[in-house]
Amino acid sequence: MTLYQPFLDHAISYMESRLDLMSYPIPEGFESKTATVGKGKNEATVVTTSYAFQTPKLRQIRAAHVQGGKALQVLNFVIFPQLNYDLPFFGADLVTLPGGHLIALDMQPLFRNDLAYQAKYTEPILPMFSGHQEHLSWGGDFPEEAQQFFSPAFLWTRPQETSVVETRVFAAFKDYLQAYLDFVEQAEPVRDSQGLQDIEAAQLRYLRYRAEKDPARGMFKRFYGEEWTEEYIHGFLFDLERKLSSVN
Ligand code: DBV
Repeated sequence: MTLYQPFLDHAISYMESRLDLMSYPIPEGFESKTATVGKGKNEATVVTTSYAFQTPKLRQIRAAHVQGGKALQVLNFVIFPQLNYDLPFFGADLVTLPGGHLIALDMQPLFRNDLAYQAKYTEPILPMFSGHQEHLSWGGDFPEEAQQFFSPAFLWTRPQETSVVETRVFAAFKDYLQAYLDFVEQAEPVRDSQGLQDIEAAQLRYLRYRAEKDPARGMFKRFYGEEWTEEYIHGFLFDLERKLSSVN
């Protein structure tokens, strides 16, 4: 069992228990991708597996699970709400590299500086955030231009010990997902055209940033080549622009 498999298993079974999960199409060739890296006794296999679902309120729920041995494990799990809900994004980037663990967990806001939005989607989870942050200290600098996409409840940490990932980080992951599905359950559709326009603009801003700055791009290119990587990023991981242009 690899490090993030229990996170993925929990997420899927918990979502199944609370949502009407339907499958979401994964483009051909992206469900699972394998590469052999390194030479001789350093040879290793890196497998990237993709998962995707949708519900009436959630446009795309998707996960990318990279498994390449003890020193290379990644679970990137993001939920993109439908464009007629003001829900934040659920964003989890759980990364283990030879240098250590890097954990980013948040409900990423559509409108970072809107106080009413913060009152609705950040304040209710601040006690939960503080409870976890006590055990998971701040992970230090991260790209300044990314700050606008994170909420004040951004859990960002670089645990030294794998056991901390298995216990504290796993507990935080479960709590954030539970709180997120509580928000989803309560969410009512937005109907006014200005509100809808603002949501679409905010989703596109977020999506373009993530597609353009994807910190995994270098890794994926090394394993699977440039063409596969760009198609994976724009055609699956961050696909909103493609989906919008195909219906309009
Ligand atoms: N990150 C992704 C996807 C990944 C992924 C789709 C499927 O968005 C993995 C894989 N993240 C990944 C890897 C690294 C990071 C780092 C492999 C390490 C890159 C490296 O060191 O070579 C949160 N992820 C990071 C970092 C941050 C995040 C802040 C450190 C980047 C840095 O220091 O430059 N989550 C990530 C992020 C946003 C987010 C940037 C922006 C909105 O939601």
